[in-house]
Amino acid sequence: MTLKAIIFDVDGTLAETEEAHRQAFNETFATWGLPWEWSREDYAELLKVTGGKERIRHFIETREPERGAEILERIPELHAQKTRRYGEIIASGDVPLRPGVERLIGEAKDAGLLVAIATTTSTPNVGALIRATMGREPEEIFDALACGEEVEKKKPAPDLYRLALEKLEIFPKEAVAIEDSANGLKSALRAGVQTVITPSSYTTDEDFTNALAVVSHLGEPDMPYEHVAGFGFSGGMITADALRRWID
Ligand code: XBP
Ligand code: MG
Repeated sequence: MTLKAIIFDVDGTLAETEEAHRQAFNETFATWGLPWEWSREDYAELLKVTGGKERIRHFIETREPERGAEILERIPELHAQKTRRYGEIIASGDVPLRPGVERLIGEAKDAGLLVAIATTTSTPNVGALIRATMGREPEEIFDALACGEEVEKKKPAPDLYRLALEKLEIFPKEAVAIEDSANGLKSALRAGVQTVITPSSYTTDEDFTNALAVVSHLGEPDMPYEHVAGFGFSGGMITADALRRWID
């Protein structure tokens, strides 16, 4: 089949956003007078549960069942405040896109490919990141956005990738996904979408069996990627052209 679209994950893939998420969670807990502060080690474990609201619920149920009992029904309110704080942190412009992201999006569009987003995070957070890094609204760049609040089951369920494919009006074999995590890889593969992995700081040790390729990042002309597994490309960059050849 001919490649028609590239579908990008957001957190960890477009940018290393998880430290900003962690900061937003912790600052929100502090504002609410909750004595919870997620360390990097805690967060690495908690990240296995995708979705901020789901992550807070999991934390309360497994680690703070007594103190957290009354917070359980206020999770949507707590998480809405976390989303506002995350937006402010990202708007400061301190979290850049990862190498090769903007290059590959531009190349794909020049080659007539569609580009889309399939993310567990919510629409406002995608807006905050794209505005801060690319200076435009996500809808001006991406042909379809599939965000966490639009589906019942987040990654590793296939729903988000299925939604992106439906919005793009293409078959799974006509797309390739770019992901950073094992949960993201599972989600894409369950939807039938082949996947290139660029591990992020929290996901380097995860299992990426069945990925099309695993590379340190997408690569720039002056910053070639390090090849980890699967397909490779001599130039050290994941190009639209290489993806087309790998998929065909
Ligand atoms: C990312 C996530 C998200 C963020 C927090 O997963 O799990 O939950 O950590 O975002 P992926 P929200 O990159 O696989 O989509 O708090 O907005 O849910
Ligand atoms: Mg991710």
